[in-house]
Amino acid sequence: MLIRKPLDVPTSEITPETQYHDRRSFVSAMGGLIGSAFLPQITKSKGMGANLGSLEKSVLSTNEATTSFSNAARYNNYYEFGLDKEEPAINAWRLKTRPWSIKISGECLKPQTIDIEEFLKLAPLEERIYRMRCVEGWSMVIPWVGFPIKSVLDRVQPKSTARYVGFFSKADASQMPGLDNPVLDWPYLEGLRLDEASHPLAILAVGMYGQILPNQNGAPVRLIVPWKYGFKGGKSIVEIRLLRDQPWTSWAKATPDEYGFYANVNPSVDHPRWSQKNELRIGEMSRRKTLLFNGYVDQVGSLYNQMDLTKNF
Ligand SMILES: Nc1nc2c(c(=O)[nH]1)N[C@H]1C(S)=C(S)[C@@H](COP(=O)(O)O)O[C@H]1N2
Ligand SMILES: [Mo]
Repeated sequence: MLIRKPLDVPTSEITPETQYHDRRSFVSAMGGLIGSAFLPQITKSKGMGANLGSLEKSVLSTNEATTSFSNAARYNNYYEFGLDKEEPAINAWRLKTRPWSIKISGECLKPQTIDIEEFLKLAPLEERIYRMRCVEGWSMVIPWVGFPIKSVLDRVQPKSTARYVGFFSKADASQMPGLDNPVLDWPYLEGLRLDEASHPLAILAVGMYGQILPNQNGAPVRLIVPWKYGFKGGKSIVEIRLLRDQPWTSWAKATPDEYGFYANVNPSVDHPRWSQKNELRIGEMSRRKTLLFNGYVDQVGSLYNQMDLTKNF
């Protein structure tokens, strides 16, 4: 994510657009790969290598080439662990992912708190290879492992008053150095309309590349909504709350004219400071065209039939 204007943050701590473009040309100069020479080794992330066993590959998967694991695990946005793309992979070993539980609360008949070990068995895990598009203009193809959010919703039975779902990330300053930085209103909060959250493409991911999630990618469980910009995918979720009203999600609250609640990938709605018409797929040489709803228009288009996507960006 890029900050329009640093509020209380020294400019030096922010990756500005210009630096981003410099980095991008450097990435292209490297032959499209993020060179391992200037990136940290992931030595301390817990959980690396823990295999999730044999997995069904979902028919909802794309068959496009996947991004390398090291790019997916070393080029991250996770502001709780630093603003630079390389920082989460260095710092996220501090995150304790056990014990962990997920509270499901709010407008539902059966609110409950589920221990992570039980949560992992809520529904069959399957592989979902998704295109992911960050609002900053880069994209990846990642084989996630998880299950539809709907499995969780069915278990708690939303009331008829529930129209939105909020996803709260962990916020613990003793583990997350980035919380000292008031760039966002912590905890990181993302949200969906209930019908969006119930869509079969919207998943809770617990792994990627057949292994449990590296901490920097949002262990032990994170949200993935492949037709929306990457910032919708809150990491390290501790609470899922059924809501009557649209929540003030973190980025929409920080800069409402730049980051809307819907955040659907849309090449014809530009960001106020840059075009959204194309993207750099990490690992490729030239930019490709960005597709409406990130290419998932056939599956999710009907969710937005009545909406003005320019206003509801
Ligand atoms: N809690 C939390 N979740 C977050 C973020 C964050 O800073 N904090 N960054 C978001 C952004 S901007 C993106 S693009 C994706 C990146 O996910 P990845 O690092 O697994 O590719 O995570 C999203 N989820
Ligand atoms: Mo992002």
